[in-house]
Amino acid sequence: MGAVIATYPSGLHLLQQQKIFGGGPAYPGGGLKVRTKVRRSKWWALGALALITLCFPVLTQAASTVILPNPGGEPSLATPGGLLDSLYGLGNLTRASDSADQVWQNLGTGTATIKGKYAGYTELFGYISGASGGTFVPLMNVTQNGLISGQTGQFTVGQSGFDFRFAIDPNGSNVNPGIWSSVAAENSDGLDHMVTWLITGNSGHGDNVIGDYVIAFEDLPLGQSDLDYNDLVIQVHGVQDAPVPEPSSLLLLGAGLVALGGLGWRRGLHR
Ligand SMILES: [Ca+2]
Ligand SMILES: [Ca+2]
Ligand SMILES: [Ca+2]
Repeated sequence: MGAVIATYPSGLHLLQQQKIFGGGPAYPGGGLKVRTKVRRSKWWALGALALITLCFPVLTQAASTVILPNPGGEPSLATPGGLLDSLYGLGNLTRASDSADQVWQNLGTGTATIKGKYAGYTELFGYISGASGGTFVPLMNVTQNGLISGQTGQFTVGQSGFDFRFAIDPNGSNVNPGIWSSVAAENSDGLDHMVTWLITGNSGHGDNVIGDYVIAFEDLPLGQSDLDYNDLVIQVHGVQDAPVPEPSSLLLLGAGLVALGGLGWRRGLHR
């Protein structure tokens, strides 16, 4: 056996080596095992491609609205050491998808607690009942700037309906810039004016209520806005953002195709 290895890479001895060790040929254009390897990788590649293609719309759907750091004078919303970090700890928050934070659902009684306002305008905060249509119902008028505590409002499912949207009316009623809904398409500028985090931890922040959400508004229209989204920050309880379409069915379909790819490979192997 040692003599065979010693004479490598002679063609004759390579063939003997394959017989002895049962390995594939070590040169291009080789035997049966190389062809089955190519066939196998082709099937797996097809299956993986199908899986990626099917999952792509789900992955792109989860894109997040861009938040800019405050240009100066106010705490930035979501940077380390910024507003959310000091209130909750960034590591205890999970950003919600901006496709899911548009229409909300009231689980019985929604509670909203104002956490901060960093804006020149006063901010009227409330909800719009239903998944579409409806009118703005103010819950609280926020006039104080900076960190805020003790300002809380409640609304029952009987008032808002199961489906509802959050909204603000900056600068008082019936004055520019008008009402901003959590549904971007309802806004006059088409901009997403509200971003959302789910409280998922309480490390270093024992008061965090896991399962509550933190919503944060931008109150100026597109083109005039600094996109700092710290203009009004509210913690909400007893509500949930609308579930994103379940990717599990798509994943199952993709997995099925991968399995079919594997089956095709096995058939190829035993052909
Ligand atoms: Ca949003
Ligand atoms: Ca702003
Ligand atoms: Ca601001």
